Amino acid sequence: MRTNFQHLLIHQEEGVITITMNRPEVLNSFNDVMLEELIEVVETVTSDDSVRCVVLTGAGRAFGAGQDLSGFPAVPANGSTPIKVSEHLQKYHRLIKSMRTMPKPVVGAIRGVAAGISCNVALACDLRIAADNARFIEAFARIGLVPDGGGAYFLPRLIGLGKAMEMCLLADEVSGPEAERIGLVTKCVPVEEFPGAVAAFANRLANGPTHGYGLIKQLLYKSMESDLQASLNLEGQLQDEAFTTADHKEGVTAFLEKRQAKYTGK
Ligand code: T3D
Repeated sequence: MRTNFQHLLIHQEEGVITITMNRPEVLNSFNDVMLEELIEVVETVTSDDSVRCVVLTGAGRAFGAGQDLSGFPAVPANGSTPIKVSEHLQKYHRLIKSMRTMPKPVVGAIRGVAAGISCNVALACDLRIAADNARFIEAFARIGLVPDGGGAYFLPRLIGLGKAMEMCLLADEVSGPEAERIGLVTKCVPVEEFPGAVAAFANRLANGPTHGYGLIKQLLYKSMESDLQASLNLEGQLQDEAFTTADHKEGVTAFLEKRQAKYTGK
């Protein structure tokens, strides 16, 4: 995979790849180039077996401040063609669908602000770890927009409709500790401990049964859209597959031999 991106930093250490959105002067807000680069990396690592956990984070003091508003005029200059936002959103939709269907864990590592569509890209991650200076803002209502990038789908499923409505209508900040309390993130850690905590969290996932993790993602995400019978059917189908993996065999063997399992992701 190429690593010479204009607005992304890529770092791979063993099975963990860290993608850092890198436009710190505008709090890593999205322009077209950064969005397209992120889609490219996410789609590439999906089929790269050397990657067993993906971490998405931001450079500098923010995770991201949403769409770059300076390059996205609500009122086009005289004579220019108005922007059709729904068409532009297709790119974000491609990104979040790739993140959700990727057969390995995607961890959002949020330090500082995550606003607008950056907040919702964080919500599209499978798990989130926050620094205690994190600020989650569904900023859309502040500028008269509806939540996009899947926010209206992810939020009620993560924190319930009442809290989701509160975040979207009031568009107030939710701090890292509060995000942990309401279940928006897995854990919140002091900002000084953040890099180490993210690395430990990602390494744990990267050393897990990756193939099984992919199946778990599939089963849980599907269950949000299906009835009990459909979920039970899928569970059987995916368990048949999990049952044949080397990692399952290793997990059982390690248990019987009273030792730590060494998973290969196969
Ligand atoms: O299809 C589509 O793409 C449309 C979809 C839109 C989706 C969206 O994401 S809508 C929401 C867009 N985002 C926002 O409305 C957030 C705008 N930013 C803010 O409200 C504040 O910056 C924050 C609350 C996020 C952070 O505040 P603070 O005080 O920590 O930082 P700051 O001083 O406001 O920002 C620092 C710099 O980043 C500043 O530039 P300067 O003055 O130092 O030259 C600021 O202008 C710039 N910046 C922050 N957010 C954006 C931005 N520049 C462009 N676009 C931004 N979104």
